[in-house]
Amino acid sequence: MTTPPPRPLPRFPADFLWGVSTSAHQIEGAVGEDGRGMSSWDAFAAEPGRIRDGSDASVATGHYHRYAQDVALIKDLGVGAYRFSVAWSRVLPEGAGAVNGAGLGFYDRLVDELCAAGVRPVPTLFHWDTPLALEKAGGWLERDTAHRFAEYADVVAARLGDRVDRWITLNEPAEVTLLGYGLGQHAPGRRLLFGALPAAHHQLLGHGLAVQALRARGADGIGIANSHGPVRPASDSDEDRGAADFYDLLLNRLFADPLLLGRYPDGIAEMLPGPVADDLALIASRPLDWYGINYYQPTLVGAPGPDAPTDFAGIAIPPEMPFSVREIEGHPRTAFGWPVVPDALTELLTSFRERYGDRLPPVVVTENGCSYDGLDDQERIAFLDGHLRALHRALAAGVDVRGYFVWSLMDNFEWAEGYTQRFGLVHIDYETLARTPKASFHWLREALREQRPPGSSGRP
Ligand code: IFM
Repeated sequence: MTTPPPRPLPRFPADFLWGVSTSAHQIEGAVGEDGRGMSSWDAFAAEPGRIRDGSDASVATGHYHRYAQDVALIKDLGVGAYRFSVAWSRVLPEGAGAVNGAGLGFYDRLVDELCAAGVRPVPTLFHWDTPLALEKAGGWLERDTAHRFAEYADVVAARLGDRVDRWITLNEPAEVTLLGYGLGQHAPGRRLLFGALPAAHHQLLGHGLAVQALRARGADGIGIANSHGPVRPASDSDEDRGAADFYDLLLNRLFADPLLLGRYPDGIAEMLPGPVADDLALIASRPLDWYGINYYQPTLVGAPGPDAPTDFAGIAIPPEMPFSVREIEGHPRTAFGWPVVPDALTELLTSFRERYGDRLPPVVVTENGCSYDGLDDQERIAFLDGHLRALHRALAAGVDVRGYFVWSLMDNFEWAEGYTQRFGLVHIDYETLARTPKASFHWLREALREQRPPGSSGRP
Protein backbone atom coordinates (compact mmCIF):
# COMPACT_ATOMS: atom_id res chain seq x y z
CA MET A 1 0.00 0.00 0.00
CA THR A 2 1.29 3.49 -0.81
CA THR A 3 1.45 6.40 1.62
CA PRO A 4 -1.55 8.72 1.44
CA PRO A 5 -0.67 11.77 -0.65
CA PRO A 6 -0.33 15.18 1.00
CA ARG A 7 -3.41 17.33 1.29
CA PRO A 8 -5.08 19.61 0.55
CA LEU A 9 -5.21 20.06 -3.18
CA PRO A 10 -4.54 23.55 -4.50
CA ARG A 11 -7.69 25.62 -4.84
CA PHE A 12 -9.53 25.48 -8.18
CA PRO A 13 -11.81 28.28 -9.44
CA ALA A 14 -15.11 28.41 -7.59
CA ASP A 15 -17.10 27.69 -10.78
CA PHE A 16 -14.87 24.80 -11.87
CA LEU A 17 -17.04 21.88 -13.06
CA TRP A 18 -16.34 18.60 -11.27
CA GLY A 19 -17.83 15.44 -12.65
CA VAL A 20 -17.74 11.71 -13.20
CA SER A 21 -18.10 9.88 -16.53
CA THR A 22 -19.61 6.64 -17.81
CA SER A 23 -20.93 5.35 -21.12
CA ALA A 24 -24.15 3.53 -21.99
CA HIS A 25 -22.74 0.29 -23.35
CA GLN A 26 -20.31 -0.07 -20.47
CA ILE A 27 -22.87 0.20 -17.68
CA GLU A 28 -26.49 -0.11 -18.75
CA GLY A 29 -27.03 -3.80 -19.47
CA ALA A 30 -30.70 -4.49 -20.32
CA VAL A 31 -29.59 -5.11 -23.87
CA GLY A 32 -32.74 -6.66 -25.25
CA GLU A 33 -35.16 -4.73 -23.05
CA ASP A 34 -37.77 -2.11 -23.87
CA GLY A 35 -37.14 -2.26 -27.59
CA ARG A 36 -33.41 -1.53 -27.61
CA GLY A 37 -31.85 -2.49 -30.94
CA MET A 38 -28.57 -4.35 -31.33
CA SER A 39 -25.33 -2.41 -31.57
CA SER A 40 -21.96 -3.05 -33.16
CA TRP A 41 -20.55 -3.96 -29.75
CA ASP A 42 -23.27 -6.55 -29.03
CA ALA A 43 -22.35 -8.31 -32.26
CA PHE A 44 -18.60 -7.93 -31.75
CA ALA A 45 -18.68 -9.37 -28.21
CA ALA A 46 -20.65 -12.37 -29.49
CA GLU A 47 -17.76 -13.33 -31.80
CA PRO A 48 -15.50 -15.90 -30.10
CA GLY A 49 -12.17 -14.55 -28.90
CA ARG A 50 -12.97 -10.88 -29.18
CA ILE A 51 -13.32 -10.10 -25.45
CA ARG A 52 -10.50 -11.11 -23.10
CA ASP A 53 -12.71 -12.79 -20.48
CA GLY A 54 -15.33 -13.99 -22.95
CA SER A 55 -17.90 -11.65 -21.44
CA ASP A 56 -20.33 -9.18 -22.96
CA ALA A 57 -22.27 -6.14 -21.78
CA SER A 58 -25.71 -7.72 -21.65
CA VAL A 59 -25.90 -7.15 -17.88
CA ALA A 60 -22.84 -4.95 -17.19
CA THR A 61 -23.53 -2.99 -13.98
CA GLY A 62 -27.30 -3.19 -14.39
CA HIS A 63 -27.45 0.61 -14.42
CA TYR A 64 -30.59 0.64 -16.59
CA HIS A 65 -32.57 -0.64 -13.62
CA ARG A 66 -30.42 0.96 -10.90
CA TYR A 67 -29.96 4.46 -12.25
CA ALA A 68 -31.67 6.09 -9.25
CA GLN A 69 -29.21 4.37 -6.89
CA ASP A 70 -26.32 5.52 -9.10
CA VAL A 71 -27.54 9.11 -9.17
CA ALA A 72 -27.75 8.99 -5.37
CA LEU A 73 -24.08 7.93 -5.31
CA ILE A 74 -23.14 10.82 -7.62
CA LYS A 75 -25.00 13.23 -5.36
CA ASP A 76 -23.27 11.81 -2.31
CA LEU A 77 -19.88 12.20 -4.01
CA GLY A 78 -20.58 15.91 -4.31
CA VAL A 79 -19.70 16.44 -7.98
CA GLY A 80 -21.64 19.00 -9.98
CA ALA A 81 -21.98 17.04 -13.23
CA TYR A 82 -22.47 13.56 -14.63
CA ARG A 83 -21.26 12.63 -18.09
CA PHE A 84 -23.18 9.64 -19.50
CA SER A 85 -23.90 8.52 -23.02
CA VAL A 86 -27.13 7.86 -24.83
CA ALA A 87 -27.31 4.50 -26.61
CA TRP A 88 -28.29 5.34 -30.17
CA SER A 89 -29.84 1.89 -30.62
CA ARG A 90 -32.07 2.40 -27.55
CA VAL A 91 -33.52 5.54 -29.12
CA LEU A 92 -33.53 4.41 -32.76
CA PRO A 93 -33.33 0.59 -32.76
CA GLU A 94 -32.52 0.49 -36.47
CA GLY A 95 -30.28 3.56 -36.29
CA ALA A 96 -32.82 5.60 -38.24
CA GLY A 97 -36.56 5.79 -38.73
CA ALA A 98 -38.92 4.85 -35.90
CA VAL A 99 -38.15 6.29 -32.49
CA ASN A 100 -38.38 3.90 -29.54
CA GLY A 101 -40.30 5.90 -26.95
CA ALA A 102 -39.37 3.54 -24.11
CA GLY A 103 -35.67 3.94 -24.83
CA LEU A 104 -35.85 7.70 -25.02
CA GLY A 105 -37.96 7.65 -21.87
CA PHE A 106 -35.10 6.05 -19.94
CA TYR A 107 -32.83 9.05 -20.61
CA ASP A 108 -35.69 11.39 -19.82
CA ARG A 109 -36.03 9.79 -16.36
CA LEU A 110 -32.27 9.77 -15.84
CA VAL A 111 -32.03 13.48 -16.64
CA ASP A 112 -34.95 14.24 -14.32
CA GLU A 113 -33.30 12.24 -11.54
CA LEU A 114 -30.01 14.13 -12.03
CA CYS A 115 -31.71 17.52 -12.04
CA ALA A 116 -33.61 16.65 -8.89
CA ALA A 117 -30.27 15.72 -7.28
CA GLY A 118 -28.73 19.04 -8.33
CA VAL A 119 -26.33 17.30 -10.74
CA ARG A 120 -25.90 18.73 -14.24
CA PRO A 121 -26.54 16.12 -16.97
CA VAL A 122 -23.84 16.04 -19.67
CA PRO A 123 -24.93 13.56 -22.35
CA THR A 124 -22.59 12.16 -25.00
CA LEU A 125 -24.49 11.23 -28.14
CA PHE A 126 -22.08 8.61 -29.46
CA HIS A 127 -19.76 6.54 -27.30
CA TRP A 128 -18.86 3.72 -29.73
CA ASP A 129 -22.10 1.69 -29.84
CA THR A 130 -23.17 2.12 -33.47
CA PRO A 131 -26.61 0.63 -34.21
CA LEU A 132 -25.97 -2.74 -35.81
CA ALA A 133 -28.19 -2.04 -38.81
CA LEU A 134 -25.99 0.93 -39.72
CA GLU A 135 -22.80 -1.01 -39.00
CA LYS A 136 -23.89 -3.77 -41.33
CA ALA A 137 -24.30 -1.14 -44.04
CA GLY A 138 -20.69 -0.01 -43.53
CA GLY A 139 -20.95 2.01 -40.33
CA TRP A 140 -18.73 5.07 -40.20
CA LEU A 141 -17.03 4.10 -43.43
CA GLU A 142 -20.24 5.36 -45.06
CA ARG A 143 -21.11 9.02 -45.40
CA ASP A 144 -24.75 8.18 -44.83
CA THR A 145 -24.03 7.33 -41.18
CA ALA A 146 -23.08 10.97 -40.54
CA HIS A 147 -26.53 12.08 -41.70
CA ARG A 148 -28.29 9.42 -39.65
CA PHE A 149 -26.29 10.59 -36.62
CA ALA A 150 -27.52 14.17 -37.07
CA GLU A 151 -31.14 12.97 -37.27
CA TYR A 152 -30.62 11.02 -34.06
CA ALA A 153 -29.05 14.08 -32.39
CA ASP A 154 -32.16 16.04 -33.30
CA VAL A 155 -34.43 13.42 -31.69
CA VAL A 156 -32.45 13.45 -28.45
CA ALA A 157 -32.19 17.25 -28.33
CA ALA A 158 -35.94 17.60 -28.86
CA ARG A 159 -36.57 15.44 -25.79
CA LEU A 160 -33.79 16.40 -23.39
CA GLY A 161 -32.86 19.90 -24.55
CA ASP A 162 -35.02 21.69 -22.00
CA ARG A 163 -32.82 20.34 -19.17
CA VAL A 164 -29.41 19.90 -20.81
CA ASP A 165 -26.97 22.76 -21.28
CA ARG A 166 -23.80 20.78 -21.97
CA TRP A 167 -23.66 18.37 -24.91
CA ILE A 168 -20.93 16.08 -26.22
CA THR A 169 -21.32 14.85 -29.78
CA LEU A 170 -18.69 12.10 -30.06
CA ASN A 171 -16.41 10.25 -27.70
CA GLU A 172 -12.90 9.43 -28.93
CA PRO A 173 -13.44 9.12 -32.67
CA ALA A 174 -9.71 8.33 -32.85
CA GLU A 175 -10.23 5.01 -31.05
CA VAL A 176 -13.23 4.11 -33.18
CA THR A 177 -11.13 4.77 -36.28
CA LEU A 178 -7.85 3.19 -35.19
CA LEU A 179 -8.99 0.34 -32.97
CA GLY A 180 -12.38 -0.34 -34.57
CA TYR A 181 -11.72 0.04 -38.29
CA GLY A 182 -7.92 0.17 -38.52
CA LEU A 183 -6.59 -2.57 -36.25
CA GLY A 184 -9.68 -4.66 -35.44
CA GLN A 185 -9.24 -4.66 -31.67
CA HIS A 186 -12.63 -3.03 -31.11
CA ALA A 187 -16.02 -3.23 -32.84
CA PRO A 188 -16.59 -3.58 -35.71
CA GLY A 189 -13.33 -5.53 -35.81
CA ARG A 190 -12.12 -4.37 -39.24
CA ARG A 191 -8.39 -4.35 -40.06
CA LEU A 192 -8.31 -1.79 -42.82
CA LEU A 193 -5.17 0.07 -41.69
CA PHE A 194 -5.18 3.38 -43.57
CA GLY A 195 -8.38 2.30 -45.27
CA ALA A 196 -10.01 3.27 -41.95
CA LEU A 197 -9.48 7.00 -42.56
CA PRO A 198 -12.96 7.56 -44.08
CA ALA A 199 -14.36 6.55 -40.66
CA ALA A 200 -12.48 9.48 -39.13
CA HIS A 201 -13.83 11.91 -41.70
CA HIS A 202 -17.40 10.67 -41.46
CA GLN A 203 -17.39 10.91 -37.68
CA LEU A 204 -16.18 14.50 -37.97
CA LEU A 205 -18.84 15.18 -40.58
CA GLY A 206 -21.41 13.58 -38.27
CA HIS A 207 -20.19 15.86 -35.51
CA GLY A 208 -20.58 18.93 -37.73
CA LEU A 209 -24.07 17.94 -38.84
CA ALA A 210 -25.08 17.09 -35.27
CA VAL A 211 -23.86 20.49 -34.07
CA GLN A 212 -26.13 22.09 -36.69
CA ALA A 213 -29.05 19.93 -35.52
CA LEU A 214 -28.42 20.74 -31.86
CA ARG A 215 -28.09 24.47 -32.50
CA ALA A 216 -31.30 24.40 -34.56
CA ARG A 217 -32.97 23.11 -31.37
CA GLY A 218 -31.53 26.06 -29.45
CA ALA A 219 -28.77 24.07 -27.75
CA ASP A 220 -25.50 25.60 -26.74
CA GLY A 221 -22.69 24.36 -24.52
CA ILE A 222 -21.65 21.93 -27.26
CA GLY A 223 -18.33 20.08 -27.10
CA ILE A 224 -16.63 16.87 -28.14
CA ALA A 225 -14.49 14.40 -26.15
CA ASN A 226 -11.27 13.55 -27.97
CA SER A 227 -8.49 11.36 -26.63
CA HIS A 228 -5.13 13.04 -26.64
CA GLY A 229 -1.74 12.61 -25.05
CA PRO A 230 1.81 13.84 -25.49
CA VAL A 231 3.84 11.79 -27.95
CA ARG A 232 7.55 11.47 -27.26
CA PRO A 233 10.19 10.20 -29.68
CA ALA A 234 12.15 7.15 -28.52
CA SER A 235 15.40 8.92 -29.40
CA ASP A 236 16.69 12.04 -31.12
CA SER A 237 17.23 10.22 -34.38
CA ASP A 238 15.43 11.60 -37.43
CA GLU A 239 13.70 8.25 -37.89
CA ASP A 240 12.29 8.16 -34.35
CA ARG A 241 11.29 11.82 -34.49
CA GLY A 242 9.55 11.26 -37.82
CA ALA A 243 7.69 8.25 -36.43
CA ALA A 244 6.64 10.21 -33.32
CA ASP A 245 5.41 13.11 -35.49
CA PHE A 246 3.31 10.71 -37.49
CA TYR A 247 1.81 9.15 -34.36
CA ASP A 248 1.13 12.64 -33.00
CA LEU A 249 -0.73 13.40 -36.21
CA LEU A 250 -2.93 10.31 -35.78
CA LEU A 251 -3.65 10.78 -32.09
CA ASN A 252 -3.68 14.52 -31.66
CA ARG A 253 -4.02 16.39 -34.95
CA LEU A 254 -6.27 14.21 -37.12
CA PHE A 255 -9.31 15.27 -35.12
CA ALA A 256 -8.25 18.53 -33.49
CA ASP A 257 -6.99 20.28 -36.64
CA PRO A 258 -10.25 19.95 -38.62
CA LEU A 259 -12.32 21.00 -35.61
CA LEU A 260 -10.17 23.91 -34.52
CA LEU A 261 -8.40 25.02 -37.71
CA GLY A 262 -10.80 23.81 -40.41
CA ARG A 263 -8.16 21.72 -42.19
CA TYR A 264 -6.54 18.32 -42.08
CA PRO A 265 -2.82 17.86 -41.43
CA ASP A 266 -0.83 17.74 -44.69
CA GLY A 267 -1.40 14.67 -46.82
CA ILE A 268 -4.64 13.50 -45.17
CA ALA A 269 -7.38 15.24 -47.17
CA GLU A 270 -6.13 13.56 -50.38
CA MET A 271 -6.80 10.16 -48.82
CA LEU A 272 -10.45 10.92 -47.98
CA PRO A 273 -13.63 10.43 -49.98
CA GLY A 274 -16.29 13.01 -50.82
CA PRO A 275 -16.30 16.80 -51.02
CA VAL A 276 -13.70 17.14 -48.27
CA ALA A 277 -13.17 20.91 -48.55
CA ASP A 278 -16.91 21.59 -48.21
CA ASP A 279 -17.15 19.12 -45.34
CA LEU A 280 -14.27 20.81 -43.53
CA ALA A 281 -16.00 24.16 -43.89
CA LEU A 282 -19.06 22.63 -42.24
CA ILE A 283 -17.10 20.81 -39.53
CA ALA A 284 -15.42 24.02 -38.39
CA SER A 285 -18.22 26.46 -39.24
CA ARG A 286 -19.88 26.42 -35.84
CA PRO A 287 -17.10 26.83 -33.27
CA LEU A 288 -17.27 24.54 -30.30
CA ASP A 289 -18.30 26.06 -26.99
CA TRP A 290 -15.69 23.94 -25.27
CA TYR A 291 -13.19 21.24 -26.17
CA GLY A 292 -13.11 17.97 -24.23
CA ILE A 293 -9.86 16.12 -23.71
CA ASN A 294 -9.66 12.53 -22.45
CA TYR A 295 -6.18 11.99 -21.05
CA TYR A 296 -4.69 8.73 -19.79
CA GLN A 297 -1.01 8.44 -20.70
CA PRO A 298 1.78 9.75 -22.90
CA THR A 299 3.15 7.55 -25.69
CA LEU A 300 6.77 6.80 -26.55
CA VAL A 301 7.14 6.18 -30.26
CA GLY A 302 10.03 5.05 -32.44
CA ALA A 303 10.60 4.02 -36.01
CA PRO A 304 9.56 0.53 -37.06
CA GLY A 305 12.34 -1.94 -37.68
CA PRO A 306 13.38 -5.56 -37.18
CA ASP A 307 14.04 -5.07 -33.45
CA ALA A 308 11.10 -2.76 -32.72
CA PRO A 309 8.11 -4.11 -30.75
CA THR A 310 5.27 -5.27 -32.98
CA ASP A 311 2.53 -4.87 -30.47
CA PHE A 312 1.34 -2.33 -27.94
CA ALA A 313 -0.73 -3.32 -24.89
CA GLY A 314 -1.69 -6.51 -26.67
CA ILE A 315 -2.67 -4.78 -29.91
CA ALA A 316 -0.70 -6.09 -32.88
CA ILE A 317 0.77 -3.20 -34.87
CA PRO A 318 1.14 -4.40 -38.48
CA PRO A 319 4.57 -3.93 -40.09
CA GLU A 320 3.06 -1.53 -42.65
CA MET A 321 2.60 1.06 -39.90
CA PRO A 322 5.33 3.74 -39.97
CA PHE A 323 5.82 3.66 -36.19
CA SER A 324 6.31 1.35 -33.23
CA VAL A 325 5.08 2.07 -29.72
CA ARG A 326 7.62 1.54 -26.92
CA GLU A 327 7.25 1.00 -23.19
CA ILE A 328 7.69 4.12 -21.04
CA GLU A 329 10.01 3.20 -18.17
CA GLY A 330 10.47 4.74 -14.75
CA HIS A 331 6.86 5.38 -13.74
CA PRO A 332 4.30 3.45 -11.70
CA ARG A 333 1.83 1.46 -13.78
CA THR A 334 -1.89 0.87 -13.52
CA ALA A 335 -3.34 -2.66 -13.52
CA PHE A 336 -3.75 -2.17 -17.28
CA GLY A 337 0.02 -1.55 -17.51
CA TRP A 338 -0.44 2.11 -18.45
CA PRO A 339 2.30 4.41 -17.12
CA VAL A 340 1.17 6.98 -14.56
CA VAL A 341 2.64 10.31 -15.70
CA PRO A 342 0.71 13.27 -14.26
CA ASP A 343 3.16 15.85 -15.64
CA ALA A 344 2.18 14.77 -19.13
CA LEU A 345 -1.30 16.21 -18.47
CA THR A 346 0.21 19.66 -17.85
CA GLU A 347 2.37 19.21 -20.95
CA LEU A 348 -0.61 18.16 -23.06
CA LEU A 349 -2.78 21.09 -22.03
CA THR A 350 -0.06 23.70 -22.46
CA SER A 351 0.94 22.22 -25.83
CA PHE A 352 -2.66 22.46 -27.03
CA ARG A 353 -2.76 26.11 -26.08
CA GLU A 354 0.53 26.70 -27.90
CA ARG A 355 -0.58 24.77 -30.97
CA TYR A 356 -4.08 26.22 -31.35
CA GLY A 357 -3.84 29.59 -29.61
CA ASP A 358 -7.09 31.56 -29.75
CA ARG A 359 -8.74 28.82 -31.78
CA LEU A 360 -8.81 26.60 -28.70
CA PRO A 361 -12.06 27.14 -26.79
CA PRO A 362 -12.21 26.55 -23.03
CA VAL A 363 -11.06 23.02 -22.25
CA VAL A 364 -12.75 20.39 -20.10
CA VAL A 365 -10.92 17.20 -19.13
CA THR A 366 -13.78 14.86 -20.01
CA GLU A 367 -12.00 11.66 -18.88
CA ASN A 368 -9.04 10.84 -16.66
CA GLY A 369 -8.65 7.79 -14.50
CA CYS A 370 -6.98 4.43 -13.99
CA SER A 371 -7.65 0.74 -13.48
CA TYR A 372 -6.72 -0.85 -10.16
CA ASP A 373 -8.22 -3.69 -8.17
CA GLY A 374 -9.51 -3.59 -4.62
CA LEU A 375 -11.66 -1.43 -2.41
CA ASP A 376 -8.75 0.23 -0.59
CA ASP A 377 -7.48 1.77 -3.83
CA GLN A 378 -4.70 3.98 -2.54
CA GLU A 379 -3.05 3.89 -5.99
CA ARG A 380 -6.14 5.52 -7.53
CA ILE A 381 -6.05 8.20 -4.84
CA ALA A 382 -2.40 8.89 -5.68
CA PHE A 383 -3.28 8.94 -9.39
CA LEU A 384 -6.11 11.44 -8.94
CA ASP A 385 -4.14 13.58 -6.54
CA GLY A 386 -1.20 13.74 -8.95
CA HIS A 387 -3.34 14.52 -11.98
CA LEU A 388 -5.37 17.20 -10.22
CA ARG A 389 -2.15 18.93 -9.17
CA ALA A 390 -0.91 18.65 -12.77
CA LEU A 391 -4.19 20.12 -13.97
CA HIS A 392 -3.82 22.98 -11.55
CA ARG A 393 -0.33 23.69 -12.92
CA ALA A 394 -1.85 24.00 -16.40
CA LEU A 395 -4.42 26.46 -15.03
CA ALA A 396 -1.65 28.43 -13.35
CA ALA A 397 0.20 28.49 -16.70
CA GLY A 398 -2.83 30.17 -18.25
CA VAL A 399 -4.68 27.30 -19.94
CA ASP A 400 -8.43 27.94 -19.72
CA VAL A 401 -9.59 24.65 -18.18
CA ARG A 402 -13.17 24.70 -16.93
CA GLY A 403 -13.81 21.20 -15.66
CA TYR A 404 -12.56 17.71 -14.83
CA PHE A 405 -14.43 14.39 -15.06
CA VAL A 406 -13.13 11.19 -13.49
CA TRP A 407 -13.34 8.03 -15.57
CA SER A 408 -15.26 6.34 -14.12
CA LEU A 409 -18.07 6.57 -11.60
CA MET A 410 -18.05 2.79 -11.28
CA ASP A 411 -16.34 -0.36 -12.54
CA ASN A 412 -17.72 -1.35 -15.91
CA PHE A 413 -17.35 -3.30 -19.15
CA GLU A 414 -13.93 -2.23 -20.41
CA TRP A 415 -14.49 -3.09 -24.09
CA ALA A 416 -12.11 -5.78 -25.38
CA GLU A 417 -10.84 -6.26 -21.81
CA GLY A 418 -14.31 -7.27 -20.59
CA TYR A 419 -14.55 -6.95 -16.81
CA THR A 420 -10.84 -7.47 -16.15
CA GLN A 421 -10.02 -3.78 -15.71
CA ARG A 422 -11.69 -1.80 -12.93
CA PHE A 423 -11.73 1.97 -13.45
CA GLY A 424 -14.44 2.86 -10.92
CA LEU A 425 -14.62 5.04 -7.84
CA VAL A 426 -17.39 2.61 -6.93
CA HIS A 427 -16.78 -1.15 -6.89
CA ILE A 428 -19.26 -3.39 -8.69
CA ASP A 429 -19.79 -6.95 -7.50
CA TYR A 430 -20.63 -8.57 -10.82
CA GLU A 431 -22.45 -11.45 -9.10
CA THR A 432 -24.85 -9.33 -7.09
CA LEU A 433 -24.43 -5.92 -8.82
CA ALA A 434 -23.90 -4.43 -5.35
CA ARG A 435 -22.25 -1.01 -5.39
CA THR A 436 -19.54 -0.24 -2.83
CA PRO A 437 -17.74 3.11 -2.77
CA LYS A 438 -13.97 2.61 -2.73
CA ALA A 439 -11.43 4.55 -0.67
CA SER A 440 -10.93 6.86 -3.69
CA PHE A 441 -14.63 7.78 -3.64
CA HIS A 442 -14.34 8.90 -0.01
CA TRP A 443 -11.07 10.71 -0.75
CA LEU A 444 -12.57 12.62 -3.69
CA ARG A 445 -15.68 13.53 -1.72
CA GLU A 446 -13.51 15.04 0.99
CA ALA A 447 -11.25 16.79 -1.55
CA LEU A 448 -14.31 18.37 -3.20
CA ARG A 449 -15.69 19.41 0.15
CA GLU A 450 -12.42 21.23 0.81
CA GLN A 451 -12.77 23.02 -2.54
CA ARG A 452 -16.05 24.62 -1.57
CA PRO A 453 -15.83 28.23 -0.43
CA PRO A 454 -16.18 28.54 3.37
CA GLY A 455 -19.80 28.75 4.38
CA SER A 456 -21.07 27.38 1.06
CA SER A 457 -23.34 24.37 1.21
CA GLY A 458 -23.59 23.91 -2.56
CA ARG A 459 -21.42 21.93 -4.89
CA PRO A 460 -18.30 23.49 -6.35
O1 IFM B 1 -13.37 2.87 -20.86
C1 IFM B 1 -12.80 3.74 -21.76
C2 IFM B 1 -13.80 4.76 -22.25
O2 IFM B 1 -14.93 4.15 -22.80
C3 IFM B 1 -13.19 5.63 -23.31
N1 IFM B 1 -11.97 6.21 -22.84
C4 IFM B 1 -10.99 5.33 -22.24
C5 IFM B 1 -11.64 4.50 -21.15
C6 IFM B 1 -10.61 3.58 -20.49
O3 IFM B 1 -10.03 2.73 -21.44
